[in-house]
Amino acid sequence: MSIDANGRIRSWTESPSSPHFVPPPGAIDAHCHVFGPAAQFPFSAKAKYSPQDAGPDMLFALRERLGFDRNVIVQASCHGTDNAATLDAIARSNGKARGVAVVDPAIGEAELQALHDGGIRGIRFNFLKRLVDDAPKDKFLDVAGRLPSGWHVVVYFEADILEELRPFLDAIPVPLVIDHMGRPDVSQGPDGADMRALRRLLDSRDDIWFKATCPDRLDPAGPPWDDFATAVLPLIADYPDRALWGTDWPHPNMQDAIPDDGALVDMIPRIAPTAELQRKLLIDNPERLYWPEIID
Ligand code: 0GY
Repeated sequence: MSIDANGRIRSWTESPSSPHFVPPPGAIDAHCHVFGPAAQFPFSAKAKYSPQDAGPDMLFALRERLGFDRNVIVQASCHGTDNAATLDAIARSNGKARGVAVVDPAIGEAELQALHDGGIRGIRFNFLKRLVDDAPKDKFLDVAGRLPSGWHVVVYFEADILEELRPFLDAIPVPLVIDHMGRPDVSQGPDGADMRALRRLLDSRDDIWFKATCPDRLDPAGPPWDDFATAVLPLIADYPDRALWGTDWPHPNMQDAIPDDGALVDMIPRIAPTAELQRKLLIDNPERLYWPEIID
């Protein structure tokens, strides 16, 4: 683990391998974050972890190294509901980034519009107790009903609360994106209880998407993350138009098992083995949510 003099932790590798897989031109890393820089964008007083700076220059250098073209930057919990660091990164991207914000549910229309103008296209509801103090479902539903046109809701939860969350998820009136597939236990295999519950959710509506992300978080066996590949391959085969992919860089809270970003990219052809599936996963699907004007 790398900790600096201020007790701030690094959760990413400074020397990722170059992947063997070459993403198609225009590919989108649809789940990544920025941390700070803290001198400019201080972390929230409620942050549950204290990371070293991982700002836009580092993110865009990684994007080039991995062969990607665009990023979707998801506001990380360490920045609370102040989206300034995410907006700054988007503004510096020359149109190559859009974002997902975390907002105070009491946010007003003008502020939502300002986020839209800054490149935000969705908001995230985080239900992980180790990351946030509370997750008020009634307030979340209220703001979900007031979002700018074309926005969606990203939800982060763990598999053991999916059934309990179902009435809430069912009531969300805009498209839904499920972070890290709702953290299924991939060692159960593709037909395990967690994957079956996720499939029931996907089958309940045609506007629910999932991120086929984070083998490093979901597969305790570690690289080469075979259980993850085995569990996720049939999911993408059955729902090819609903899957998104991302690095999750700079891998919040993964300081004890920092993944190699090149190896994460090399997971793509194992879960999306054809050029058509790869195009949907890395371009068509994320464009529909984040750059719909290119399609329409
Ligand atoms: C992720 C996962 C995590 C952290 C956050 O906002 C965050 O801090 O999402 C986690 O610790 O599982 O998607 O980055």
